[in-house]
Amino acid sequence: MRGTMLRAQDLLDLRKQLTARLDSIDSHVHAFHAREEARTVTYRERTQRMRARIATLERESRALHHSLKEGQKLAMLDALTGIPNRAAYDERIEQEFKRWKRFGKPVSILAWDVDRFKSVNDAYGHRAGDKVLRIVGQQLVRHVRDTDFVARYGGEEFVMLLVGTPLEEARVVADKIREEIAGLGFHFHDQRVQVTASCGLTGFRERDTTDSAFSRADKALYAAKKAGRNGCVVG
Ligand code: GH3
Ligand code: MG
Ligand code: MG
Repeated sequence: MRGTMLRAQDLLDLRKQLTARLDSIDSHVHAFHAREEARTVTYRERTQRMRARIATLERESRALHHSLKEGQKLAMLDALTGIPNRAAYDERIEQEFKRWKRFGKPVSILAWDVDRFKSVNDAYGHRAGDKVLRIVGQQLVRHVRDTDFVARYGGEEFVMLLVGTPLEEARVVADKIREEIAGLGFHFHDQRVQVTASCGLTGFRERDTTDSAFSRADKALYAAKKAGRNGCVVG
């Protein structure tokens, strides 16, 4: 502009030239603004897309977390009976053992086994056997408190933890459950079939491990079988 001013012949010329320069500056500024505006719009759109993507990712992550939790829960449940499985028992017995060591409140461990179950399968079929397992499982669950625990240990064996219940009391509970199972009254092929179960029970003792306590309950169960089944034996 300084050069323009110095080169100008007269005022009119100067005005013309300055106007041309100002117009040029004006159009540059306009172009600059337009570019900036376009860039801002692009950034805004990009930010919006990123926000939407983050929201989608967050939703997906929550859904994954939920299905992972569901999967973990399912992995701890027995598919046939819908009650906790052996893996759940293994976890729970460890927790209860630690609590028992710390607080010393009694925990009774009950090992249940359906009597002569093989003959139910043989006589009425595997589906009838499955039905027995489901109903026995439900029956066991019905009898325990929220703080207690029942699992299908495997096959026709179930395990129950009565937390805070001394062995003598657990024995009474076990007998009541045993009698109810014997009185359930199954009907297969229009025939009434009596299903019974035996129980071996024990409590944690000094120098026990979770395994030693369980195998004592299992031995007591074996003794109940030997004694004629449909009975409970304390080990
Ligand atoms: P005991 O009184 O000595 O316990 O005799 P039992 O016949 O109950 O014991 P045994 O161990 O001889 O038989 C258990 C049977 O349980 C054999 C097996 O086929 C059956 N069983 C295991 N799991 C299942 C299952 O999920 N469904 C059905 N229907 N049967 C099962
Ligand atoms: Mg068995
Ligand atoms: Mg059995």
